[in-house]
Amino acid sequence: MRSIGAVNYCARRVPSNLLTWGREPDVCNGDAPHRSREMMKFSWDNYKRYAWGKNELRPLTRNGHIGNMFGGLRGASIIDSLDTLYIMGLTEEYNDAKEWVQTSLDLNSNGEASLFEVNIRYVGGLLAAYYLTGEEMYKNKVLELGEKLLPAFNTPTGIPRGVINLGSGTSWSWGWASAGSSILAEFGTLHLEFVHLSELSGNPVYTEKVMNIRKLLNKIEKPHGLYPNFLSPVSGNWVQHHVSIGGLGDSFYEYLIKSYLMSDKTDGEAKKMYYGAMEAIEANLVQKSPGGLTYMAEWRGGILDHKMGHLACFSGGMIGIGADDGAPEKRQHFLDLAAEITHTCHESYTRSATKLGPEAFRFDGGGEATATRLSDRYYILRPEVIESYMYMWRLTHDPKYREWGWEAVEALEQHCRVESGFSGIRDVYTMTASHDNMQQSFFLSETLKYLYLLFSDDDLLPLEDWVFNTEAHPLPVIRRSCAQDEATQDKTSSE
Ligand code: DMJ
Repeated sequence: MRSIGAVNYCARRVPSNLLTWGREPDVCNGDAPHRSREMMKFSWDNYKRYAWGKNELRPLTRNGHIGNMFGGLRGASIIDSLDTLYIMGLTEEYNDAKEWVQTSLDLNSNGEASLFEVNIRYVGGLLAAYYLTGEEMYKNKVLELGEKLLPAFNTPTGIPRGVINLGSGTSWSWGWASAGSSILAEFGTLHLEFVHLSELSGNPVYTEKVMNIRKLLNKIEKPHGLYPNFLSPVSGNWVQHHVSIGGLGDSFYEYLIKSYLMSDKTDGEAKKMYYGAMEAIEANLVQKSPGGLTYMAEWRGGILDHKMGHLACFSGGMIGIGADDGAPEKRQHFLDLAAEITHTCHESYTRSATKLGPEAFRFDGGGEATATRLSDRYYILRPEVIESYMYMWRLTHDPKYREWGWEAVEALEQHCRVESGFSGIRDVYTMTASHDNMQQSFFLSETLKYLYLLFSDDDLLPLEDWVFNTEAHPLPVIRRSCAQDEATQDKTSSE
């Protein structure tokens, strides 16, 4: 028997309810938790066999993929899997992963890395592994890595650039981002991890960096109260008026409400920004289709693009977890909106031949919740729809969310499982599979973890105690009472 939430953390005090790890799943849920655990083991075993130490598995060609998102860092699938293996009780596999981190994770890399991706996968993954297990090694590694990210903030405004060389500290903007701008979903998705880096190191610099981003966002004018996706790190002005709850914007909104929740509901500024943003989103982006489906359109300088990306489907869960803390009279409204968005995302799955959803679906050109462009028909094992099922299950216990999760399990098994792992597919509308030969690391950290949680009891990583970063790595709520205890202790010891 092991416990989950092993770190003795006063702010570092993780949840009081100690849970057995790898416990037998609830029999009422039948095969489901076993199945997602088996899918994890299968994905992991194949990664280990054919791609060990590389970033992802290529399951058809049976080799590893390195890519260019993490600079010289390796083992993205290992770091992303640590907490999933741990909570599923895949002990041997977890121990192999831990040993690799201990002996082979080399942080002295010199390549060009995405600040955002390194933060959500590596920093998030190592922090969660530390909080779950209490292994000091993870803490040492994550603090070493955190320090290497700091030079990205050396810009005239303190808004970090998107790409950083982890060796030299030089940073620059993505070539594709307009006019050297930084991306809202990238610089806006650092807060949770950076606050924990300050907690663990005792060094306020990380919190200062992210609070400075927030300060600037609060200061500048927002068109109709909306946050555009591109901002200049030099002038601190918006570069284009494109607003999206999907790619480029998404996790910025997610981190506002989660910052509030992770602060034990003390971060009033995050709360205000979240509900303010929600008001603007509802006024400008939320739409109802002729067929009665609620969706979030994209906004381009006042003109709506009636399209919703798979990425935007995380918003059902986000609006759900934010329902309780807005104005009391809006609680039911937010829960209804969360349910409607989740329903629409489910429709994007059920309207395809494979019962998996496309990368983007539209509400114009005659169809609803279906991809109209060939280039939007793919599915790369993304988690967002299942993520919303998990949150909505926890919030409502409506059995339909587990049924929908099970449909996704069956579709993944039928269309994405190949002989040596799981692969994305190129067209969700055809039964003749064309696989993309990539087992994304977020499949292990998010898709399978959210499925497992959907079919487990609510006291496995309860939402009152844990906040999931955008890569599904659980971070503990920083308890206000503990902060007070520590302040009293400090005072007493200095007297
Ligand atoms: C993940 O890396 C994270 O969820 C991120 O916020 C968005 N995209 C992928 C999964 O789709």
